[in-house]
Amino acid sequence: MTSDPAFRALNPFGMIPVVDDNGIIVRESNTIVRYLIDSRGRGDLLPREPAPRADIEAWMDWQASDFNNTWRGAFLGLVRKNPDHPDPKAIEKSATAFNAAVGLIDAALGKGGPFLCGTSFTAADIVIRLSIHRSRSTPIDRPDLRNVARYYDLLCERPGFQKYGRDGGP
Ligand SMILES: N[C@@H](CCC(=O)N[C@@H](CS)C(=O)NCC(=O)O)C(=O)O
Repeated sequence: MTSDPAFRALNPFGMIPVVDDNGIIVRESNTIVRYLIDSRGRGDLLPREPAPRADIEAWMDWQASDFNNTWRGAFLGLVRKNPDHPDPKAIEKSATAFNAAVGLIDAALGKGGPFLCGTSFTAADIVIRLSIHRSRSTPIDRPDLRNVARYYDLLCERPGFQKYGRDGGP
């Protein structure tokens, strides 16, 4: 439980995920992604060159802020059945904003691909794919977005997503 004192000692912010990498404690999802990339020497996923890095990080920051804010009401209300999100109108508003955000991803993929930042798989795909999975596991009406569907299928072929990419679900 995130309220347990032992967990709070690990992360006083009371949120998962938290990584304990041989005593190095790292919190915040996208900071963890950056930490694992740097500590495991996977610069291919987040290069040092300013321009490609900015492109990738813009997707990561957008996912952690604006994009995540869109799904909260629908996901917490409909999937987690969180009593703090009972209002059907607020859930519908969240679903509309969620779909619009996924639509922005579809438009970006339509200009290139097959990955979000071009021909290589990057950290942007790690975090955005999780949000797309979340949109698909939320029982809301969704527009038929062909670029996103193709992208999602492509990413689902990766062993890492097959093993860890289901947002805690089956
Ligand atoms: N900004 C944090 C948010 C993490 C977050 O919202 N975690 C939720 C679960 S998805 C949580 O720990 N909620 C408290 C709980 O489950 O007890 C991050 O990106 O890591």
